[in-house]
Amino acid sequence: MTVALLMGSDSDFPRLEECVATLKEFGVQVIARVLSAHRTPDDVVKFVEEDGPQAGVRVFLCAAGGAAHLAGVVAAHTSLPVIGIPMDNPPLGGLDSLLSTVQMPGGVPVATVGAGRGGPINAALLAIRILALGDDELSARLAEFRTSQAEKVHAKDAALRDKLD
Ligand code: RP5
Repeated sequence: MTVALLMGSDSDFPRLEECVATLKEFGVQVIARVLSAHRTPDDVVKFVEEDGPQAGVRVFLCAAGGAAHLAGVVAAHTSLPVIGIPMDNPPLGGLDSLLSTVQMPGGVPVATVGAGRGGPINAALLAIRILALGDDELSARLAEFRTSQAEKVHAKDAALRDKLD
């Protein structure tokens, strides 16, 4: 199972490390590339149409900031699922990236996660959920993840109540 994580610039990568870590935690192989819809448009198309499918990519994650067209361009060149990750760059804080990623024309779907810290993690988890549709082991790991996440919240809830009692 392979997921491609494309980013418009290496300046995006520090905010994508949790995305990579989450995918790896679930045993999903990640191909990470810096590919820009504006600066290297031909390379984007080559990866999406040739190199990615040859490497077994099943889902594209596309992170970009500002005039964030990467996910849309990728979706225009593939029938595989595309998940857009809007980067929360200055000066507009990610609203620009969010709107330019999510507001796709009908017929070219991009599943867009939120701008900010939760986005990259949710992009990884959404890709894992898609892959888990055809993979019982991954599906079981997702169920364990959800249980463990709930247990952590229960522990925090108990700690807060102890503190305030
Ligand atoms: C976007 O432009 C990239 O995804 C990045 O978020 C933003 C700025 O890129 P750099 O100028 O830091 O390379 O395409």
